[in-house]
Amino acid sequence: MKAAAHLAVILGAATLAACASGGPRGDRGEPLRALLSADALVFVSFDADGDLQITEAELTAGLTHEFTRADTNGDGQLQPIEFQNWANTALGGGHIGPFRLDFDRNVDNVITREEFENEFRARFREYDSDEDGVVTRPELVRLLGQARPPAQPRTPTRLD
Ligand SMILES: [Ca+2]
Ligand SMILES: [Ca+2]
Ligand SMILES: [Ca+2]
Repeated sequence: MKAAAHLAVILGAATLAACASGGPRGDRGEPLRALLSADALVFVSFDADGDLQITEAELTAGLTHEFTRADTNGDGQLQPIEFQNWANTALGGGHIGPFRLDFDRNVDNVITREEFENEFRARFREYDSDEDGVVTRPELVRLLGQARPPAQPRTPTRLD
């Protein structure tokens, strides 16, 4: 069975389980957990002191490091090819979000440093469910089918 078809079967089963029990369940009846966005991988990598929490300072330092990594020609913005190359490595392939247009809010084909930071900071705030400014590992894990609405409105510059 092809991987895509297999995934469709799994998702179909998960949907049925969600209807029956209020949330998708695995073989042993435990709630299914999944990485719903690759932004969590990036945030985890920001944990410089290894205490399993990402602080505001670690977020700031991590964003600088990550933008510099992505901006290979050093012109201060991410061209589409730079974003794609970065997504292939930092986001584990770019098959799940965040996607280029999540960052490029004015759709001018480049991602400025400000757009890069705005999107990641908004996502950081969404993960920070207790709003203490620190994102812990449990805050990065979400149950399938139980995506939480943002704790606060997204940045007003959002164009969608
Ligand atoms: Ca930390
Ligand atoms: Ca660039
Ligand atoms: Ca928190």
